[in-house]
Amino acid sequence: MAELLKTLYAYDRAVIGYHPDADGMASAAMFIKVFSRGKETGLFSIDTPDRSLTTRQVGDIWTFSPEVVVLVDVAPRNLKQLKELADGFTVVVLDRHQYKPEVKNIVKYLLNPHVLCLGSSVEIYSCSKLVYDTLNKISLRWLAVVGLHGDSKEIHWTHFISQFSKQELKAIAKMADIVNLVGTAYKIDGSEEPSGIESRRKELVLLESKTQSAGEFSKSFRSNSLCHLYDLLKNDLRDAVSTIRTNLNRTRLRFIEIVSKSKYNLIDGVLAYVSGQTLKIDEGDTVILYQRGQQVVEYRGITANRKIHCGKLFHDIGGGHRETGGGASNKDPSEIIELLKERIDEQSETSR
Ligand SMILES: [Mn+2]
Repeated sequence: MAELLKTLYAYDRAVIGYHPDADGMASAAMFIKVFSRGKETGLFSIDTPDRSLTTRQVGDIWTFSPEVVVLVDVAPRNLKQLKELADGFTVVVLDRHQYKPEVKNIVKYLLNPHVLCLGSSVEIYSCSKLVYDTLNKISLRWLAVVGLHGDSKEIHWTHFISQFSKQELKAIAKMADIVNLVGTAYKIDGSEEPSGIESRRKELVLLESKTQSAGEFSKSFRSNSLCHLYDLLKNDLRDAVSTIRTNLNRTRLRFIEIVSKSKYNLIDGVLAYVSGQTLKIDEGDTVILYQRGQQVVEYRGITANRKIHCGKLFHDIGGGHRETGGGASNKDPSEIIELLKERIDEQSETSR
């Protein structure tokens, strides 16, 4: 750990690759606050299904030629690409997700609750909490809580968040919502340039890194041009949530299509609502959300049924954990829905 911190303080040029949700962006912002004063830092968002960088991003990284590449809130699954990066630069991975065992041998530093053997607490971590514990700076605590909120993990950390007032926690929850929605957004019809999406995310991370509290962040955000996008997304989300509410009163298993009038991907934003406190699903229930895109249909599942393992439902089109999972497919949704129904039936019968 001491050696890692020494490496980080010593670099002049670094790249941070981050998952562009509240947790990943808060984690990236913490790094910038601590290590990037007067240094050059490249920011690259990573949201491909296998958490690899795009060819274009890899090219940009080689051009930028950093000493260190830090990956936060991403469990890289493209080992070939990771190896190429590790051959050129010092690669540091800080993440809470289950990782491929090979990763440990490829990268110089891997910090992960699964590696640190934190036992049963691996599930309650956000990446931001891990970064906070690593950097050990009290002034970053609020950003750690933003990440915990974004991943709906704050409920496990009552003592950790107890120093914040009710009002501060409200502001933190609001900030997590903003960053989650705007950070992960892209047009599902593919009408946006990747560079446009990247610069929007970069702006968010930098805004986080420049502010000292969630209240200050929200205030600056209100006068930012990105605020308009948040309002659009929030409206679409409200519609989607009310659709889900109506559906929740019907059967135990639902397939719900998410529609965005403004044509942005909403499914992860909606999932955060369903897995958080806003729209708790009942014991025994399983909900499968899907949203049509230009080329693929995205699926997300969430369950409160002990017999169902969501990740396994999506094994050939994605993956995940027991309670939530997801994937994407270019097949017709009716075909995938049939397949998922069969798998849910199988799991309900065979397990326990
Ligand atoms: Mn994330």
